[in-house]
Amino acid sequence: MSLATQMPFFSQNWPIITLGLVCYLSFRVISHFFKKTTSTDGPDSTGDAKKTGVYRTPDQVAEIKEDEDWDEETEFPDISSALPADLEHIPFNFERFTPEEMVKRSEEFYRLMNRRRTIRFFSSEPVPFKVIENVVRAAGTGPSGAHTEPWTFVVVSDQEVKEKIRQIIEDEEEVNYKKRMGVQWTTDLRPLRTNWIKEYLTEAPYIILVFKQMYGIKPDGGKKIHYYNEMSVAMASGLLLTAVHYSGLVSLTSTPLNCGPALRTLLGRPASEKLTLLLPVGYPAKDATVPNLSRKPIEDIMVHI
Ligand code: IYR
Repeated sequence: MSLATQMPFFSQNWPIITLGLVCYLSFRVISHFFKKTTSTDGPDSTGDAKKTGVYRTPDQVAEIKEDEDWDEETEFPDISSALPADLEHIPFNFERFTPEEMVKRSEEFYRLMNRRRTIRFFSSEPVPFKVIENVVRAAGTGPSGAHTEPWTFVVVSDQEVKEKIRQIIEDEEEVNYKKRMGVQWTTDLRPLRTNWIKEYLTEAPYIILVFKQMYGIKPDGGKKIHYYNEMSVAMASGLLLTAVHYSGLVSLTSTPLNCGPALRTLLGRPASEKLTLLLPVGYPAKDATVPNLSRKPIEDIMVHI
């Protein structure tokens, strides 16, 4: 008896079965490749990390199902922590206020922050460099994944470099506004009166460019994982805006689309860094205007359970 007569199902359905197998394998290959090219939260996104357990980014950990067969006990004798293994823990110096003082301070701080506005018209009047240094220091106090401090703040005051930055951004933004962003986006922006011409890039005395370091380099040359680098840099950027405002200057939060690689190259930053925020900083122009916006009331932004 032949195999075909022994197994009538396979002999009759082999084209379907083969097609199904090819589809399944193609799907696995494509999804593996997609994961490889889209994961940016750590140095090793090839999937080897998951296999070996040596490097695991938060994304990879989230992917590992509880029932998956992975060996926690595996030993890696040559693994060392990025921070010193014997890092000292010291008493925390806490300044305590009375409840009344806390309410007063929080109200004052809210009122101060509520006066922050995004400004698109800058004066070229110089501002003390010390202020810029201090606001960057304040940004650098932000929390970061495993205290990796995955940020670089590039401060530009050189007029020629500012002109080059403006050229790169205006060239790209013209295409963004005219072609890439689409009708809905440009319509949503119309009330804010933004466009691709950005005089503030050459008017403001300083431009601070915030780069996220997707990974670092250990003293031994190995890659250092920057856990949650995106979130860490976002929080540091919030502190930067706050510090600029508290110091008495204004800024414009901007994220120029498609300009990251050209600006990174212009500023001599390594490929491990990605531009996340570009912030002109200075005094507002005398005749600066702002859109008359209001902010959502507390009932709309807070849920108390
Ligand atoms: N990056 C462009 C467009 C832009 C996008 C958003 I979302 C804004 O809130 C404002 C502008 C620009 O800077 O003009």
